Amino acid sequence: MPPRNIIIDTDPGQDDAVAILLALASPDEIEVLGITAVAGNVPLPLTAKNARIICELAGRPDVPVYAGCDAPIARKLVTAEHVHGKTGLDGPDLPDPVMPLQDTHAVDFIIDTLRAHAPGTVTLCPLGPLTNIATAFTRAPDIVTRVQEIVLMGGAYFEVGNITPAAEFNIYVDPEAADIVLKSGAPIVVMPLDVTHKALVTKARNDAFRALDTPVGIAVAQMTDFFERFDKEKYGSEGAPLHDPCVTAYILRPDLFSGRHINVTVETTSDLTLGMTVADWWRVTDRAPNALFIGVIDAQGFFDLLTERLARL
Ligand SMILES: [Ca+2]
Repeated sequence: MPPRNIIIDTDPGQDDAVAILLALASPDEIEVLGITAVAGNVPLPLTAKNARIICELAGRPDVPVYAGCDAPIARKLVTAEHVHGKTGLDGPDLPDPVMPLQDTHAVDFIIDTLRAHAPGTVTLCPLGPLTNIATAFTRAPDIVTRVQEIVLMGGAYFEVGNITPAAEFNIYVDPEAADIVLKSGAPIVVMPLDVTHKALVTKARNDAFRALDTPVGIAVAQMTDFFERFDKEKYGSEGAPLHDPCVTAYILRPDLFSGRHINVTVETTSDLTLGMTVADWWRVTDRAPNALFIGVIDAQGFFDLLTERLARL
């Protein structure tokens, strides 16, 4: 089987960084056509820079990185420095990137790439607010049916919210974009907090990263140490959830996950529940299923895969 073509749309973010590293560590299965940065955890100039820092850490300065939308479609940007630190990648001390940012806008890259490849051969992997993807779909509706699959991190049902009591961060930042994507008709897999909160970096798992004793292994351990402080205070959990790498792991090993094919709709008007993903988990409506909503992960299998792959970089 040839490797699967993907575009990673991202707002790095320590967990985005690990998701990117996992993809770049798996060239037999995954061809990263490009990385598109979006405003989210931190503003766009930082996410576009951080994406390049991670490519260079992986020894892959050849991967093209594009800057995309610097603000949500209809709202002011909300960021998450309280989780990720001022740079978005706080923890390790990584050098500024030397590789250039591409001149093309991320939205144009997404449109051009989907049009240039045969239908059903490019998968989108959004790890941040869905602004770039929704803008591309709105500007070029013809590309929607060309998408092989969208595997995204965002939303929650049983875990409800992490930025408001009702909403997960990626969806909350740009609910209009999420609405466009979820209603697009493209095949969608959603990695909500319900599953990512089961992908916890315990001390033993973080020690395994550090024990790789490579620049990548040490940087991942330091990134995880950094945002773990926040999560432990907030959730009292045994370690930080590694949200975004669930997306890459699903591309590599879908058998590690399971969920339900259900309807997922986003609240875009209520002040109280803005950005809430209303997931019809119990199938109590007649709304047509539009996404595979994941709820279960083989967490140890996931961390074994991650550690084994990071060791290759
Ligand atoms: Ca992210």
